[in-house]
Amino acid sequence: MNKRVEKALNDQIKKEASSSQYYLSMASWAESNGLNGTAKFMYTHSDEERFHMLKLFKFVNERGGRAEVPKLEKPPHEFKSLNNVFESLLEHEIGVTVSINNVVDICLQEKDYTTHNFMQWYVSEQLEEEALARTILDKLNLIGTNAGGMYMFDRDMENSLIHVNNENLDTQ
Ligand code: OFO
Repeated sequence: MNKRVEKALNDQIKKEASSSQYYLSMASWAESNGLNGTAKFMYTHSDEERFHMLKLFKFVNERGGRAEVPKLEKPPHEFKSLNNVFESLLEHEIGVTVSINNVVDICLQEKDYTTHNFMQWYVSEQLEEEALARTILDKLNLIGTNAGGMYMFDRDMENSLIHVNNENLDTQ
């Protein structure tokens, strides 16, 4: 595997692993603040990010590279509010999108069209994740500080819109 592409993919493995830790921290905050629906959403989202990490991990090894288990920073532990949680999530996902686009760009520069093709799954996934975070933030902004609305919001998150796709680790 092209060394520059291998390095970019290993950097992305670290980002996906960090995302998983970050959402786990958000789950913990929500659960300890009585927001069980939001906590469930975040646990699921954390699993989804681990799946993103594993999919890259397997791809690197299958293509003759060497996937590395990254050292991770401790994610933020405190959040000011539910809005703050989802604003942080959206901001984080926008950063991940930039990073995915950077991997795609390196693939083109190195003429690695197989990895470029593989990365298109991540490009679509980022579109979905950003759209979902924006929809949730719009809902929260409509609710404002209304306690009843907040209760309903958390209950809706229980049957959340996110779907974990971790049944298939195929890298093809
Ligand atoms: Fe892996 O999509 Fe979010 O970070």
